[in-house]
Amino acid sequence: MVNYSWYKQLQLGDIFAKVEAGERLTFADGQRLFACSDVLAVGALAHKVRLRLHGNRAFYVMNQHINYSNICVNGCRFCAFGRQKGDPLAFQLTAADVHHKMHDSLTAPITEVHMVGGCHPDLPLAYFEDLLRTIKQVRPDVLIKAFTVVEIAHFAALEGCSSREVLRRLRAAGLDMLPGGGAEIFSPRVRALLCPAKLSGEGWLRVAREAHELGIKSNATMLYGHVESNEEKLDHMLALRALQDETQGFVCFIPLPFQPANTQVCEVGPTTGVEDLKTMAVSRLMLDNIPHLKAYWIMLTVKLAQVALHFGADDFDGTVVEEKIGHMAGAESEQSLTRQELERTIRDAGFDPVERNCFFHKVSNCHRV
Ligand code: V47
Repeated sequence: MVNYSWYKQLQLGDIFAKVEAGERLTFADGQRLFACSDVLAVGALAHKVRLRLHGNRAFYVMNQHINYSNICVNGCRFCAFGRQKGDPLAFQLTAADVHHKMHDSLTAPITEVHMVGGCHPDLPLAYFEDLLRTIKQVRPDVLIKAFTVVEIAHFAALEGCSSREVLRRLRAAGLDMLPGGGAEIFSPRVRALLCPAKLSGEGWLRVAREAHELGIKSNATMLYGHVESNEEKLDHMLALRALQDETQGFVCFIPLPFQPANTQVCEVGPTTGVEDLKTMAVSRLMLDNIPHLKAYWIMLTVKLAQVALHFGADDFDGTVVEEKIGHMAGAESEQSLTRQELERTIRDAGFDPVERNCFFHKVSNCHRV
């Protein structure tokens, strides 16, 4: 039972009152929520907000992931997916390969293709335009959520043009939205330790802002459970919240628990269930202006993602079909889920499953197969 006396006992009575009144929480409030040892109390507050925003609905998407290449110049220490050019495990799909992939799943009832890769040293922008056109040619009905803002900035540097120009050209070729990857933790301290060659946090926010100003929506992630502090997580959330106040361009926030296997930081982690649920709940409470919060079952496991629907999350992501980034780093989840499995998991948690597209528009029953 969510009542004031429970929170008063935990010395969170003022935070409870703020959440009741729909008031914005501060950095210091976030610190106290992270420090609270009663994860159920923090979760119940987040659930209150989640119910206010979305009622009993929990969303999922029929989607397919495509990784066009794992070749990457960044060499992030937390990543088990990226490879240097010439590595025996490096791969790079051609537009014809992507055409075959899409053709093989021609009758799959997907509404979204999620396509990302690494920061490849020499692929020209025309290659990416070609991939987008190929997908739209085979599946004009499908929305393409592709290329993190890190990739966008990298394409611009290689092409010798601005990231705005890259975004304009990719949109003209069929890009509908940007996924939220590459944000990691914005803290320069953490980036210096884990991903010194990658676009800075400031750079990530700059390109996200540019996309939003051009009318391109995006998601945002936060990779946690490695060397970051609670304060660095909160700084990350508040930077996103400030940008969202200006642009309203973020659709969904996705906390990603670090998967340590086969990475250069395998001595830390994995995260605990309580850490995952508390991070989900604090995200819901701090990010009062980002409408959706994803429990990404690939990284959380299906079982914990299901429980996370009671800790602030309203989205379960989707069918996925072929996932590499989490599984190469030891994620123990399945490779894909069916619509029936997604709906059963959501219903069993006590929610009504709603199929959505990448913009969280409801997919009407007549389009469902
Ligand atoms: O950018 C890399 C992260 C991201 C590891 O926008 C790792 O709808 C955990 O961004 N352990 C890719 N995480 C995934 C991603 C995503 C996934 C699903 C939906 C959406 C969306 C976005 O995974 C990377 C990086 O931040 N990552 N290595 C790892 N070892």
